[in-house]
Amino acid sequence: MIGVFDSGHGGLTVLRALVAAAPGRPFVYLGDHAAAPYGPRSEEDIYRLTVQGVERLFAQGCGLVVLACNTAAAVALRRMQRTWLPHAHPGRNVLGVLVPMVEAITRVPWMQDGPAADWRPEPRTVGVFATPATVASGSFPREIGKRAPDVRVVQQACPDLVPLIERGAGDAELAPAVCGYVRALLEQLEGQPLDAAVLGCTHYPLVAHLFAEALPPGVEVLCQPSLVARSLDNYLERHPEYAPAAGEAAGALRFFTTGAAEPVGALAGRFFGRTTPF
Ligand code: DGN
Repeated sequence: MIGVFDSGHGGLTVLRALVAAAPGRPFVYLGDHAAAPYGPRSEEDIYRLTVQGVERLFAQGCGLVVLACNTAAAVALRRMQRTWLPHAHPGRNVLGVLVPMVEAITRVPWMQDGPAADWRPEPRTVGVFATPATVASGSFPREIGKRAPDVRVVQQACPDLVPLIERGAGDAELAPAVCGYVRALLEQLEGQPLDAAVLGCTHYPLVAHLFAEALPPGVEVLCQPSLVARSLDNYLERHPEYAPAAGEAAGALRFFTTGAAEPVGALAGRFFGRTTPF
């Protein structure tokens, strides 16, 4: 069984793609709705809450957990992998959602379609849109810089988007906010063209069309869910020890929340694409 952790609803956009890519694979989802949103929280808080969430998923029998939340992955994942996981849970692992983005940017083969001659060239300039905590962590520029040191990365925090999306704002209200953030990011580039835009928050796939409209033509919009699904498939091929055991029910999906099940379930369909029993 594979665990998927998020601070709230957003990770359901990632889970949806994971299920579509491998319909028989069993997943357990945990949303920390009682503590959401993580975006404005301190680093220490985010670390503590993420460890707690992962512990709960391990207790459900997961050998592998995907931190679907960018804020949790950006702030807590490295520290968890270095200081907690190896001695607290040897043999289990936690993956994030930043590395799949880096894999897409650096054009690793499993992220590409068609023959290599048709692959887009690596971007020279990448813009990252994310929550304030993700931007402040500097994790996207750091992770991209490790594997693609020549790529220029600029970041833009979008503090209004998660609250607007969660309260069901329509495109008429969201579009000006997205346009404002895109404009602010382009200003940082001072005329240098933008090649690719990273939507570095679980909620932004729901407004990907607005980013595509607001960005200059030709900018590649990198949306996490399908990239995380491809990356996970590749990881499981290389690490069959984390593939679900034969006895685990094919296609089983279970949903948990630290919050109140009823309101959480009511909003979940918007992120997961269908009714979700919390
Ligand atoms: N899931 C968070 C993320 O991807 O950054 C967004 C929600 C939040 O906690 N701010």
